[in-house]
Amino acid sequence: MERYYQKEIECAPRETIKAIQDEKLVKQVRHVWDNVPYYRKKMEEKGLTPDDIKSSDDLYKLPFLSKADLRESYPYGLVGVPLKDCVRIHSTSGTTGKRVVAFYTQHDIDLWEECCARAITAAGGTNEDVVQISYGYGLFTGGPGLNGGSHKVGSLTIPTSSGNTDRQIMFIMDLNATILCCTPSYAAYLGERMKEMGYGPEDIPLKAGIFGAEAWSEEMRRDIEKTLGIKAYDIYGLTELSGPGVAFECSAQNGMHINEDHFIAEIIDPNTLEVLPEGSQGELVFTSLDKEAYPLLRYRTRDICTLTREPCSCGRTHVRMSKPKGRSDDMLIIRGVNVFPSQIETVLLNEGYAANYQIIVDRVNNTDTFEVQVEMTNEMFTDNVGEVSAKQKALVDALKSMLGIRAKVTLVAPKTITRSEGKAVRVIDRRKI
Ligand code: DLL
Repeated sequence: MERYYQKEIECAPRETIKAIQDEKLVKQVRHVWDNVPYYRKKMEEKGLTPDDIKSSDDLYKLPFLSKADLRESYPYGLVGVPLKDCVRIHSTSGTTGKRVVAFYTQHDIDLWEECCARAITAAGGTNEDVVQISYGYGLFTGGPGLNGGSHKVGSLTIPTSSGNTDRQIMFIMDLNATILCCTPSYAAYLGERMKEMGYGPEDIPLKAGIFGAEAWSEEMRRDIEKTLGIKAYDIYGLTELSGPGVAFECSAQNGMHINEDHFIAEIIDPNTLEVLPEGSQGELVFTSLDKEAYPLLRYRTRDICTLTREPCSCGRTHVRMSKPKGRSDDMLIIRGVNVFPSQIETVLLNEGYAANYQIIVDRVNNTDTFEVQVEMTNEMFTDNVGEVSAKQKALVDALKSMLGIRAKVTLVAPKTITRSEGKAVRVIDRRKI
């Protein structure tokens, strides 16, 4: 039986959702105009005033915001309320340039936690469940967001944060955790470690996992589901809009429902900035409808995906986004060909490898070099040179047919690639361009 946290809104007729968005957008544009001079200036440059935005049909008129705007206005330039009304900040994990710092009022936190509660409920969570949260806590939004959602559902919450893997497993077993929240790469690692400790899926009390914060393939989902004996749900979000729970998967596991009473989603062509029709692949753009402290309008996420409003078997009516293929800035251009790490992952898992790999790109004599290092699993491990080179050749061929270019494949021994407790680092790009 499908469970909902706020059925009335999650399953509302489309006209109701549109009416909510229309009303909230008009108010939000006024709020931003009155309180965020940085964005007001952008509107003025386009000759716009709040009177030009009468409903969500006028959204396309508004200027975009990009990460560059967020950096330029660091730290307070996009804050929409006096600082005395803010109760928290979170910040992105980016490694280059100024970090993005997002602000929250108590109202913003409440709505965000409700979104996370919807996600936990969609994964079958109730107040009978024990939810272990192994996302990082701190500036990262993963831990605090799902922690708040789990409280709202009334589940017993175990805030382990990430790391200390053996202790994580001890808590899962001793405290009967039924739902695990962490990045998919950490879930895979927990599964691997449990296997080593002699536990099979039948020994583990978990029934569901809520995994997100990084791109992961369907093949990786099936692997994790098998190893842990659970149903694995995807969850999406970003710090700039709140954190996890902007969109979440339901029992259909066929796209993530975007919480449309809080966010309007658009897909644009990242080059022409033109809004694309439903079903087209492009860059996801969000407008937050009721954030007070950090009210971003038409924020370009750089995530590439598609949207669909086809009815969903779970009964929810909110638009669904496909798994992001990766970020447009994660996309590698190797010898002129676009390559997403997720495509490589799909090939590796289809060929029987686990998601322990690293992509190394460099430029030698003006030509891109492209290497994929992949761990052999324990089962396939061999030091017979002939066998290893046959396996390598099979992978080179499989990658070539997916990507259209040739990669050098290096098979490495089990356990040589560093495991990740948070977001996995899949790409090392040494090119200095
Ligand atoms: O990763 C928030 C989050 C925490 C989401 C826990 C889900 C679970 P940031 O660190 O700001 O926030 O990174 C946001 O991560 O723009 C996507 O590129 C990527 N991302 C997040 N969720 C997914 C997902 C959190 N389910 C950036 N699939 C986003 C693919 C994802 N990519």
